[in-house]
Amino acid sequence: MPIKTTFIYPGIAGRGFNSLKQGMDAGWISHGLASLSAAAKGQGFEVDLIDLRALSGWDQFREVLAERDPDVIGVTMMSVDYNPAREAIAIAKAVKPEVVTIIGGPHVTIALEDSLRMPNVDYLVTQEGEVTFPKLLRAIEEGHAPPERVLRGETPDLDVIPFADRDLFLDEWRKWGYDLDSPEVPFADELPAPFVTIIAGRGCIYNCAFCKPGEDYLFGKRTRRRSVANVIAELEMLRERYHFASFMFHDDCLTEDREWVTAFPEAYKAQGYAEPFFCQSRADIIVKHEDMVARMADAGLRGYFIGFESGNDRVLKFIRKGTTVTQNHQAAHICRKHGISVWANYMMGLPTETKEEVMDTVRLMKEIDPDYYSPAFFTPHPGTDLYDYAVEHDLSRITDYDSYRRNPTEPKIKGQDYEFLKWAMAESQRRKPLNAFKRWGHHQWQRARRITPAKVLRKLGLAGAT
Ligand code: B12
Repeated sequence: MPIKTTFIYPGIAGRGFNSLKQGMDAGWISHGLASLSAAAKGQGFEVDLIDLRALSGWDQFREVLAERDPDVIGVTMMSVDYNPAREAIAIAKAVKPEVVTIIGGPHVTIALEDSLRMPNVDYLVTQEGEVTFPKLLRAIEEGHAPPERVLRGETPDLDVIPFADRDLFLDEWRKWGYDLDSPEVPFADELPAPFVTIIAGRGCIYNCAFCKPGEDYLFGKRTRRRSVANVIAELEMLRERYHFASFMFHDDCLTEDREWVTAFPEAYKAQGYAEPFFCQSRADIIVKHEDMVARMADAGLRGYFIGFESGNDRVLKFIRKGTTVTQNHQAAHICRKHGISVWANYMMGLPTETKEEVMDTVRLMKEIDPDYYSPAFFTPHPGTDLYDYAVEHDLSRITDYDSYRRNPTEPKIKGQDYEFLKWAMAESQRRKPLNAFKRWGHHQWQRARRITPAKVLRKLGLAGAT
């Protein structure tokens, strides 16, 4: 008997139910689930999705799940998603006791012991799921489900697996009446709708203490990057299907592989693309490879996410960032020179960080004057060296999975003065008056250069005429 699988995306820890499309974290697909969906559909399985962000609450979830009547449910989870994932699985088993429940995702891999304690879970798949998940579905369908509960995901060849199935999300969102002018929610002036996200590889070669070794458990120590040709082929599909006008790479640090970021802009231009895009980079790479910045800017790069993290060298060393304050300044300057917007990621309230050191970060932000501020209260995540440090020194104030969330509202580390940090965070985003004035001019310029001939034609209904 063919089986039917329903995926559940539990991402409501930040903004709750009814939050779809409110901001980037509520308006993006999960590439993990979209990729599993493509793999399962490729093997002939029927799959659909329940995205908790689109629902009004647990009562509605219960109803929808009963209607969908799946044989298997597959749930993804980061650590922050634990509570809604547990609740969804409990309801699924209550609605249909024979449903097979499978969980996977960063938390399952990075905190397996903890995940094993989650009630009502039949299978836990660690690492990547594209090969193992369809195999498990087949075994369940054929009536010889494996006896072991934990399955280690086989590492897929990223150039062979099918492209992420965006329609898993888009079809579901449409059912709930969401307007889909843009497949995903754009988040910066430089990135017009229709906007999509893409991932060119998995893993990261750097060793920052707030992330590693956790992510190595998930993807391995080395980065595996898809071929440029494979990424261009996905862009072709995205152009044809969703007519994207801009996109962003989710890769942790796309620019770590200089060969790749040399070949990609060439191929992108050769294929006739000029659509703007953002990606993640690092201050040291930008400083050492300005030629790379120039090449990427020429092809359409409009913004770098940069983990500046701190304006203090001791703190940068403590978190093993591998960059310096000087590089932070220089990187911002280089971006400005090449017309690249700066999305500044930085943290406050790290273990051992003093108020003076926090003020160094406030000063750094005022000096580099980023286009976008993305501050966070440092949050210790399981599986990372800084998490272990916080536990060993009894510094963690995290009492529930919900506290791993993004919004920087609650105290995370003992000994930090969060009233001061809130003030410092606000102050770090207050531009110097002269910068505020210059910025006004910069935005007018950005807006003007977004009006490309292709867009004018599209507005006039003559798209495709070129
Ligand atoms: C894009 C991204 C985001 C987007 C999320 C978009 C979305 N809707 O998914 C945004 C910017 C919103 C985001 C936010 C956060 N993120 Co984030 N994010 C990422 C990033 C860079 C890429 C995710 C991705 O698509 N990966 C590629 C896919 C293919 O991998 P995957 O999702 O892991 O899925 C594979 C496997 O895990 C497995 N799998 C996954 N689910 C399932 C389910 C089943 C049933 C099975 C069998 C297998 C399986 O198979 C998949 C395919 O191989 C990762 C780092 C990374 N490189 O992965 C961090 C990462 C996932 N984020 C992380 C964190 C910490 C956060 C925040 C909590 C940060 C913060 N403090 O603000 C917030 C939380 C937001 C919230 N929900 O409130 C951590 C998670 C660590 C953890 N222990 O959970 C990661 C790993 C980064 C890191 N190294 O620290 N994030």
